[in-house]
Amino acid sequence: MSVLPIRVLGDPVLREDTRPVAEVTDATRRLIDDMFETMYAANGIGLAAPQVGRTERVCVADVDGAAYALVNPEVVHSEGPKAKAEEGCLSIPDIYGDVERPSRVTVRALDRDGETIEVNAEGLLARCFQHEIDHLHGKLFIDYLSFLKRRSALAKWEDEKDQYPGFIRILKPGKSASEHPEEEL
Ligand code: K2U
Ligand code: ZN
Repeated sequence: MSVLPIRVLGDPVLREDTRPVAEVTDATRRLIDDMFETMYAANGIGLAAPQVGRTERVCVADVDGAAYALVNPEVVHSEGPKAKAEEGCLSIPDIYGDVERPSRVTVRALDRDGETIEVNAEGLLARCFQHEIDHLHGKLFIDYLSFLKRRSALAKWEDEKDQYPGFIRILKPGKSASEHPEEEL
C-alpha cells in the first residue's frame, strides 16, 4: 500500500467527471487500499479518486471506525431536515465553510468485491458520503458557499497555494506505514 500525493485546488482533475468502473478488479482494490492509506495519513475521514489524480469513480470513507469503499456510488434516496455544518477538504487545506446538506441519505454502490451494497447513512457519515460523491462529479464544497464567502475563501487560497507547487500536496506516511517501514513508498 502507498501514501499517494493529494491534488489540490487548481489541478483540473478535481473538476472533471469520473469514469464508472466497469468491473472491480485487483487494480481497483489496489487503488482502494492506497486511498485508505492516503486518507489516514492525511487524518481524513473520506477521500475520492480525483484527489489522488485518478479518474475512476471510486471513494473511501471511515467515520467512527466504520470503513467503506464505494465504487460507482450514487445517492438513491435523501431525506430528513437539511443540516448545516462546517466542511473542509483535503484538496483545499486550511479553508473551511458552512455547507447545508440532507441529513440522511441512502447510497448504492459496488463494494471492493464488486457486490452491490446499499448504505443508509445519517449525520457525519451522510455528509462525508455526499462530499465524496460530489468529488466524483467535479464538485467541491466551496461551490455551495455564498458569493462573498467563496470569494473570501478563494482569496485566502491565493495566499496559500504557493505551498503546493504543481498542485501537489505531499503527505508523510501515516502511523501504520511507519510501523511497517518496509511497506513505505
Ligand atoms: O474529501 C475530502 O477532502 C475529505 C473530507 C471529507 C469530509 C469533509 C467534510 C465533512 C465530512 C467529511 C475531509 O477533509 S476529511 C477531514 C475531516 C475530519 C473530521 C471531520 C470532518 C472532516
Ligand atoms: Zn474534499
